[in-house]
Amino acid sequence: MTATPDASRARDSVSTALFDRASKVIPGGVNSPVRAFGSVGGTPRFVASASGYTLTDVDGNSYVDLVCSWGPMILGHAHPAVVDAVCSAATTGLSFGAPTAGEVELAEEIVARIEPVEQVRLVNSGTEATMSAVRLARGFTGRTKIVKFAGCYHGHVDALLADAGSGVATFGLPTSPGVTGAQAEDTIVVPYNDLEAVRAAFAANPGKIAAVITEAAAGNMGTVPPLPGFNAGLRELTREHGALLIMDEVMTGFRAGPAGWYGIDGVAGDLMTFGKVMSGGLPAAAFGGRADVMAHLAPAGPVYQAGTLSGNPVAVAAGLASLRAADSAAYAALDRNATTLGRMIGEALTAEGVAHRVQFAGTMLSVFFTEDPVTDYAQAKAAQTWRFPAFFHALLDHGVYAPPSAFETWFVSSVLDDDAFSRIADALPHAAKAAAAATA
Ligand code: HOZ
Repeated sequence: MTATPDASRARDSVSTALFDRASKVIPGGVNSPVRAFGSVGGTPRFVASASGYTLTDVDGNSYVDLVCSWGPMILGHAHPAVVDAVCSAATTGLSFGAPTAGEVELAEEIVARIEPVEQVRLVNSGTEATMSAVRLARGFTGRTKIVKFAGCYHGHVDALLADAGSGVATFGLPTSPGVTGAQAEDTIVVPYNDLEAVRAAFAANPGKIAAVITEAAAGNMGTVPPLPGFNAGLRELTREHGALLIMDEVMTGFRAGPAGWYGIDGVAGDLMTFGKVMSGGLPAAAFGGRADVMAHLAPAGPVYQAGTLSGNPVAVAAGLASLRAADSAAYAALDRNATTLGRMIGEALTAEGVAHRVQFAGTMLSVFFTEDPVTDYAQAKAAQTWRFPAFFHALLDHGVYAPPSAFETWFVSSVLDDDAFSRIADALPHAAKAAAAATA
């Protein structure tokens, strides 16, 4: 059922009732903060179903989905091959706590796509992947400190929440209560895209830095790609100082292209983290890298890491089906769709005289309300983010579901078609007008 633009504004009574109920039994009414609409206001839409590029909420409104479950759904929702694989896996058992052939196939698929990754360990979420990679880096090097970049988000790992992007940026938090002084002390935060700051961190902490962790292309402060030479510079510096480089490809992996961001800039981490697309939309993620580093993981080595549901057969089936269906045509469509969407957003805002930058990292994109390029978190925060709520709500009211935060990336699917783009084209002028009329 497709909501007419003006009708959709009024139709949120079922979502509102559910949000009220949810808020009594779930903190903030949601299971992950950004989806609460906290920074844009209003009631989060409770989703009833999704198919292709369409999300349908419990009030019967339908939206062109530009969030795609925050990245995984590159082929659109409920892709038949993925659904079939999940159903068929489910009929043969939901969880065994013992190895399966599917895990080997998924590991082989990842290793085949990303040449420097020699071994992978499957986990349940991106957070687990980065947490485990950091522990492994510390165990391997015998060092304690980690360098991370302001505005980069690596899941809700204690040591990595300082100055983080995503929900931490959305809610304007410097870090989180509950992170101990010791955990924070071992984290060195430096500005993104600033190699000099990384150099200085190494100089100030000789022999102490276990790893530098970076999003392969930042997507959690809005979309901020690495400047030319930045990732390569991190590669050189970490090598020079005997530290590991952890490339977080949870967002970019298998989305930017078959080999993720690595396929674009060719810079490999000693360890790399993956999630989202390789999960097919179910809870699965992975970390992997150099065999000599991965050999330090239990049971092969002493660094402990485990999980009852790791390599879950249904999640593995979804991930494998998703990767196998993501062929070169799908990646070409993703690329085309991201470019078209970015151009349309830019044209609509230009028509209303709203200062903006649409930034891309492969097929990821977001819009900043500023004239200047955004290369780090300070610049992302300095943009006119107060225009975003009006922009977002006008899109929502006109049937387009964008991320409910100025600090999140927009994700397209390969199945956006002429009808989807015509709905986006109808919505954008309203959104651009609303952004123009917004006040700080
Ligand atoms: N941290 C996710 C985006 N970067 C949002 C997850 C969610 O709310 O579902």
